[in-house]
Amino acid sequence: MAELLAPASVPPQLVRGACPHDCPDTCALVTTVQDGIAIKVQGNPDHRPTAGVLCNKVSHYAERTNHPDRVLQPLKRVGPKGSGRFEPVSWDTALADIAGRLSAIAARDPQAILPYSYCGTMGLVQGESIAARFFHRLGASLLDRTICASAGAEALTQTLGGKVGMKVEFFAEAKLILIWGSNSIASNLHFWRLAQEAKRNGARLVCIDPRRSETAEKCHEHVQLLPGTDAALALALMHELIVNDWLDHDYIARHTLGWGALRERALRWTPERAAAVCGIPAQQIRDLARAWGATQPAAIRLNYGMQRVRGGGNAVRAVACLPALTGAWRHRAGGLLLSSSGFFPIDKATLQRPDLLAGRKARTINMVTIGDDLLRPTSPEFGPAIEAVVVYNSNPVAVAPESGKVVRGFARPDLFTVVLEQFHTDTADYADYVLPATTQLEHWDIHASYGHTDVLLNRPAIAPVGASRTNTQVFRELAERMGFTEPCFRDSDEDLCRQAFGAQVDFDLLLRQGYASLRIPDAPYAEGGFPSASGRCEFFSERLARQGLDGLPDHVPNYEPAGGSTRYPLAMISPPARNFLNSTFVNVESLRDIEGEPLLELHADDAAARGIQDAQVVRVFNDRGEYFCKARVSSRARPGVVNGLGIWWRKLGLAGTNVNELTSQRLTDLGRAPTFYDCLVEVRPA
Ligand SMILES: Nc1nc2c(c(=O)[nH]1)N[C@H]1C(S)=C(S)[C@@H](COP(=O)(O)OP(=O)(O)OC[C@H]3O[C@@H](n4cnc5c(=O)[nH]c(N)nc54)[C@H](O)[C@@H]3O)O[C@H]1N2
Ligand SMILES: Nc1nc2c(c(=O)[nH]1)N[C@H]1C(S)=C(S)[C@@H](COP(=O)(O)OP(=O)(O)OC[C@H]3O[C@@H](n4cnc5c(=O)[nH]c(N)nc54)[C@H](O)[C@@H]3O)O[C@H]1N2
Ligand code: SF4
Ligand SMILES: [Mo]
Repeated sequence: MAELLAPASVPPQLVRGACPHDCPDTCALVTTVQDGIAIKVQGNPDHRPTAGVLCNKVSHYAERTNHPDRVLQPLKRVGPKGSGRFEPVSWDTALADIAGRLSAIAARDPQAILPYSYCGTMGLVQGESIAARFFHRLGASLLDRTICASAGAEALTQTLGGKVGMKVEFFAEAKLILIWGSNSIASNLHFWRLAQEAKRNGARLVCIDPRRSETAEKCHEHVQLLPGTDAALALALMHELIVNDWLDHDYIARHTLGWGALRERALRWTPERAAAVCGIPAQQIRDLARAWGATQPAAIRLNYGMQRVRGGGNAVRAVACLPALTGAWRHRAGGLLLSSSGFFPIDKATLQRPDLLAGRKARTINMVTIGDDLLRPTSPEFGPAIEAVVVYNSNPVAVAPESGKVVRGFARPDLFTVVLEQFHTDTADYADYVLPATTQLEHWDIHASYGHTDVLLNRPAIAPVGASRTNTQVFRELAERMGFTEPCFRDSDEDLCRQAFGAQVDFDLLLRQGYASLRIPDAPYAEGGFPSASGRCEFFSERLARQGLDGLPDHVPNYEPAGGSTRYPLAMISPPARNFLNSTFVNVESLRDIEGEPLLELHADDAAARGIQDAQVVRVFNDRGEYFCKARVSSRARPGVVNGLGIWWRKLGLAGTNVNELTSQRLTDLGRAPTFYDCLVEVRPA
């Protein structure tokens, strides 16, 4: 394969890269470049986890990069906030003004400045490197980056000791796979390929999901429980494992902690009790327990669907206990995988330099509650009101909960807002300055993964489009203008790529082949050795107990449980749409055409009770707001639960709304995470 370091002039060239998106698969890309233009993005056939295949979304990445709506130059707002009216300005003008405004605020209190970023790119360089250094040096508020995975991460850390699990490739050898809270076909396609391989070899696939998803309908069995009831199901499975003695006593004795207490807790969860909570037949629980107890190797692909409710942390803890009870970890094709990110030896301290805070104690703002926090005045508890927000790699106006408040916050005339973006997103519409950002085809980066265990390098395939700049370059230049003279602000993107893993990863190998595998045993916990303090799978967590929390996993009911309100009788979940990635790609026509329009799936009984016809425009509402979309009367929805597929740009949806009008800012039991799927609504014809 030919390769190049600089943009091409001789067609065609192939350039190796990495998919930047927030997806467990972290595919290896090959971009075809002709006359300096990216014409095609494909999967690298040599990289085993990618196997030469990309999802439909990223197969359209060239269309996204070359899109006529790219932001091509710095823009300054001329209309009212939200109007999206801007005029072009030079980089010099924009950066000088931004540096001046931020310096003036920082002179009063730097904590009045808030960086807001998430995983528009998962790259360690364009994600958080120079940007983090800049905000640490400034002493800005810290952002608690909780909007996705922190409940599950905390739960896994308190149970296994870290974000670790089985190696994904061995799912292909399992004989039973529970796909739990994951629509793998949509959001973890390369795992689904492995599950298919297992199926061909005789494995049984069970999907546990309130929605009859694309994945659920292709599994042998679908356990269609109510949202937020997974811990009850897991505890009842334990009940059955105990009363039938389908346990690996030796593994439990040698490699777990708190068995006696967990046993006592689980024995309170008969299948009948759990069935009533979960809204499924008790017999289905018994059968599932028998399958888990009697099959080896057995594996769980746990995903984030279950953790976006009040008890999401406890649910993940409960499920994470199951493999240890049956000794599933003994086999390389047994155990559980939620995230593999804990295996990667990322040198965050070097990349992000928290030491630049130099002893200052900056407050932390939870990104989930940005709606409330932008509206908070100065107070002793909160500290200074937020005066400036710098957004990069995120689209909070579309993706954060309770968007009515998020919009009001961003619409504050006195708020100074800078948005680094590739496109005119809902958030960019509220900016004072929009700064044009490069895409993955235009910059260097290096990637860990949360679904496999390879490091990937991303080389630029083409020159920055228009006047766009990398995130790193923007923060380097702001640092210089604000007088930050530390040498770390002069590190190049290639330097940063090398710093990310230091000597832990062979950088020459990355340069040569684009990826490098971490060395991890095939069955890492066959003999225990979990990364927890005790080295065991901690059913009982001393650390949680010391915080005054339950040391054992339990079922924690939703804030807004199904059937819990007569005014809002329907429970709404809002999982991802297959052809979007969060709110990314909504503006790519070929993909939006497939999704059609914003949809609410509802069961025929719930539709009939409200006089709602298929394809009719409906108003979905609760006390937090209202959302307009098209009804889809569908067997994908169970009675009492509606599925509002995410996450549309508000301005491309109906009446300028999206599903987050309805979601709440309440946090999970563990990990301070959002509760997007813990949300009651009512629906009426519009
Ligand atoms: N195509 C596509 N892929 C994506 C994304 C995307 O937007 N689109 N987003 C990416 C991101 S950021 C993430 S975090 C991951 C998310 O990936 P996953 O965590 O795997 O999320 P989903 O695939 O949406 O799976 C969530 C599933 O959980 C179900 N679910 C909802 N509530 C519950 C519950 O209480 N219990 C159980 N058991 N299941 C429940 C939903 O119906 C849905 O089918 O996907 C990534 N991949
Ligand atoms: N109702 C509901 N809401 C949800 C969810 C849900 O399931 N339901 N899922 C939640 C989850 S799991 C997540 S992870 C969040 C996701 O929330 P976000 O991380 O905000 O994800 P995106 O919506 O994809 O927005 C990322 C933005 O970053 C930009 N971007 C990409 N690369 C770069 C770059 O190199 N530089 C710059 N400057 N910008 C770049 C993209 O153009 C895009 O607009 O949403 C959450 N919101
Ligand atoms: S979004 Fe996921 S499946 Fe699609 S190319 Fe990227 S890593 Fe692969
Ligand atoms: Mo996410």
